[in-house]
Amino acid sequence: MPQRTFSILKPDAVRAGNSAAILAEIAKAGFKIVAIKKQSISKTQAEGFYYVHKERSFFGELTTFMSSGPIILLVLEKDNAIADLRKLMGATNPANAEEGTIRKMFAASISENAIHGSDAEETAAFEIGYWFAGYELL
Ligand code: FUP
Repeated sequence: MPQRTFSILKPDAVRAGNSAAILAEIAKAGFKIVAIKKQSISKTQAEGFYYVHKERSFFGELTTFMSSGPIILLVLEKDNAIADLRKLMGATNPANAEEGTIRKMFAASISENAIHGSDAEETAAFEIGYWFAGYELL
């Protein structure tokens, strides 16, 4: 059964001009793009998206970074999409990411790490609904 996941190409990746190369890796891995949009988000929108991390020490830095420039919001679909995207992304800290992963290729640091991907079915459902209306999911 195809599964949907949610992804963000973060401000560092977009600023560096890496969006198309990262989208090519995602396509090469067999994901279908269900929805895609580029936009700048507010600090408040970033805080709502990352509310699970609100008690963490890096919450302020994370939400300032995520609202620092345009991002690309994606809904992706394939069999096993959630786990397969996490594998393609690589470890949160690019220093620990495996060769061939997006973070190994395109991320500079743990806080500016190029890409987000949902970590479970529940979070994918919340994250897709947070950024996309039903009519945008084709
Ligand atoms: P991941 O699911 O791999 O994106 O990682 P987490 O959910 O643990 O963290 C979410 C985001 O918080 C990371 F992508 C970057 C940021 N973060 C930091 O800035 N510092 C940390 O020590 C951990 C995470």
